[in-house]
Amino acid sequence: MWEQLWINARLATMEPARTPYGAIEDGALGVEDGRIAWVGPRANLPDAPAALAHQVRDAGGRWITPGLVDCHTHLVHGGDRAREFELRLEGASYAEIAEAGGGIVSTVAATRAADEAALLESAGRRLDDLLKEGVTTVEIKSGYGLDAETEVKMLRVARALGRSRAVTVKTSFLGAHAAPPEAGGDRDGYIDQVIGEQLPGVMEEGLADAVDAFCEGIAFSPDQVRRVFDAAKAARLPVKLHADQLSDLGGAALAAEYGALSADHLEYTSEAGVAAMAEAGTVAVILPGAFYTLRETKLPPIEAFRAHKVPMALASDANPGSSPITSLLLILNMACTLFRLTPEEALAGVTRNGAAALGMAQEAGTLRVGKRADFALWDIDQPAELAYRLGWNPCAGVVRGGQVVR
Ligand code: DI6
Ligand code: FE
Repeated sequence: MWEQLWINARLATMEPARTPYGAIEDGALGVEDGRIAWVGPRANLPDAPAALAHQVRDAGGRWITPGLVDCHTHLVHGGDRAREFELRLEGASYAEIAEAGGGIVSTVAATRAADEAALLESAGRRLDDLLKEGVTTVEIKSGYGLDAETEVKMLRVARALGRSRAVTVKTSFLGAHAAPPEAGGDRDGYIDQVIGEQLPGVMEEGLADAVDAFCEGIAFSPDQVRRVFDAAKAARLPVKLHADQLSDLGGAALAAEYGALSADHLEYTSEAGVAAMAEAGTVAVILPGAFYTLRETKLPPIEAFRAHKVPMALASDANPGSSPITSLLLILNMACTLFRLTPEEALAGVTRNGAAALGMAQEAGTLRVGKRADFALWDIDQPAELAYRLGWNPCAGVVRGGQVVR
């Protein structure tokens, strides 16, 4: 007997090569030991529901999707940048703000000054916004500490968020996000510190599931990123990369060369970069929130991703500077409106492909037997509504590891 059997559900399984959305009208979903034990049309159930499970639950004809995956966030940080938003609207440039001590450096100062309890509280509020919309897996990066102590502090808070809430947290160590002011412009010297001090401290406490870096003119060169990736490889951690966001430094191809789980942003990625990602199986993480906030005009090469069959994931990039957004449903809409993704591609981006971007393709992201029983129930008539409407949350329930958590 299964623990649970959900009936009277319309399933968007998001399994590829079936119907649109992998949909099963009048579906049923069995749960055992926190995992999906059966999924299919109700008519194919081997017996009467009450004979199959201890608990039969009626989904009331609602749609059920896999639990949403936000595979790229900077949720843990001190302070905010609302004043900077005002200054930009008054005409100040990003560079002028940075020179006046604003920008990423101001978030680093606020994050260093905050204790773990304060960071847990502020990041928890942001995380709760995501969870209300059906998120069951979230990635959280460090990268606003830029010293060993604060990078460790951020990742401890990320881990603590996973213990305090019904969500699976994957962490990425992003010491190579920017050079801190005390580096005095010596980025190579700072990378020495990332590799020699920060990463070992993070490893000692088992705080990182992956290593990320920002490859950009205003951040780190491809050669500097290579040094970080070589250290990650030695530590047996998978890598990800903030690549080609503001210019094409060949970040996508660099990520692919290291077999990265994902390359993220990618507005300026060339076709050769896309082809390299396809070859390596690297997921493209598209971040329309940053594109929108920065009023970027260069579109990521969506057609090339399609042509080369590079899986596209979508994420919030939740951060105080370039994407102060904690709604994955809003991101679905932005991806469709700004990047012309189909609603089905968008939903795959926050389920199946988001899981793949975290190395969790076998564990999450679709409704398939053997995966974790992480799913969300929605008061909608068709899945496209998730991307279509703005400012509207139809999430009617969340199940994580077989437990009803919302
Ligand atoms: N790309 C971004 O857009 C953010 N980080 C990154 O690597 C910006 C972060 C910030 O402005 O605080
Ligand atoms: Fe980011």
